[in-house]
Amino acid sequence: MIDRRRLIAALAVTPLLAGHAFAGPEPAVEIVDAYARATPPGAMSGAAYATLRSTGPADRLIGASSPAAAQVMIHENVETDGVMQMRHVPALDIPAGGETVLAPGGLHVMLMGLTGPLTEGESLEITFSFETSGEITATVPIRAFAAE
Ligand SMILES: [Cu+2]
Repeated sequence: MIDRRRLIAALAVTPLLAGHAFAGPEPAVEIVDAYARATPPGAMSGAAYATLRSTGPADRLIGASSPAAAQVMIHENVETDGVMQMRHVPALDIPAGGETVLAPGGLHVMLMGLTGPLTEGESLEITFSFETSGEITATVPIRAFAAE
């Protein structure tokens, strides 16, 4: 019988074999349930969400990029004096054997300077950079704005 956790870990490692050298523990981060929200025509920015899960040691998200946007940042919604604002989060910890969830109302991937509208039913690629696991690219489906 195949050990599912081992299989997932192996799949997560595969992109690193393409020219990425690293030292230290085996990377074991996977990106699950990723999706972006469709944007109205002319929108300059959009948001994406995902669960970052470690099947091994702790890791840290230190950056992201996408061909669909000029700049990609991790943001957090914070309420200050009753006003909801977005704060840039330079690094995001993923606990050993645990997960960090980016979801509406909290942490999100901010796509700034969109090269075009995010259209429901299409997808975009987002590359996440981790301190230990290196770069992992996820294909992110685009859902209707109301989709949670
Ligand atoms: Cu934001």
